Amino acid sequence: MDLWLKEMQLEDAGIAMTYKVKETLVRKKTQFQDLAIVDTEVFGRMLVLDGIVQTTIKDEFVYHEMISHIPLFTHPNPKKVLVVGGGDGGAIREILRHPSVEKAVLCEIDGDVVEECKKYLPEISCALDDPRCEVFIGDGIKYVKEHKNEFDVIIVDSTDPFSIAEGLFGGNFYKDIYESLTEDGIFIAQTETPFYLPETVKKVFSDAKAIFPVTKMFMAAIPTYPGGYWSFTVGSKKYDPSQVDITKIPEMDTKYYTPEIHKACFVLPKYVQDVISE
Ligand code: AAT
Repeated sequence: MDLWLKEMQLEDAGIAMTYKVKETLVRKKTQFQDLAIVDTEVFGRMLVLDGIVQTTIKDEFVYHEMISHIPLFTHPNPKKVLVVGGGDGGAIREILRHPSVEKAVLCEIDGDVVEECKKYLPEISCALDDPRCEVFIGDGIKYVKEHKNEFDVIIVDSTDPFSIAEGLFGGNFYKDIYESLTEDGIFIAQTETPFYLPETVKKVFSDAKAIFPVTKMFMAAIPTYPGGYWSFTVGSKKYDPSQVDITKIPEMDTKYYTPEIHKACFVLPKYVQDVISE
């Protein structure tokens, strides 16, 4: 019998996505959400939270490279980095490839995500045991409030804006992020699909813009996220991520990110520009 995972990507919009499953490796109710890791025909192993695909072995490189290398190659000397969410460890893996980084803290609310990803997604979680990484299990909203003027880069690698992650999108959280950053710090967040959720994207961008002197959006192509074309928002106190001198970016062995992509990803199609313009 064939087994298919049906992700109600945007149920209200009448859209679902189905993946042929080879094997269910784990399925459990954690304290916070429904967690599954399944092995699929096309994308390999996949982390699914509350029925939504979070990351897969085949396409995770796009998201994790872009959410990490854009801010880390914008800041001239990032030493201390915070990831809020991201319990799979993919962002931590990419961050720790930057030699300037002395410490990377992962603040993930759900300890089961970290544990199961260590067990079933070692390609993604492999850097979580690096001595430069500290894993803190707790709510990112509280953590950021309690750590002022500490991080050069903060990466918000969160689930979609509902339930436990609702407070990770919007002005109140971005104010706390601003204060948690050092004087030339940079923040980045995954900010959803401008095609299907223009109102969400618009609000998140304008909330960030009200707080950060420099606010920019870029896009990347992620096959397993709704619409495939995903937005990220960067808020920066000083450096403009779209204006880095790409000739100075050192070589790194990557699959999506390149210096040219760094420059090009900030060029937005008209309909996306329209979503974020006042
Ligand atoms: N690296 C890609 C995977 C993710 S998962 C996002 C993580 O954010 C989840 O493990 C979830 O438990 C965690 N999280 C949610 N709310 C909080 C919170 N308040 N504090 C700390 N961690 C939190 C991101 C995928 C993006 C999917 C887009 N559709």
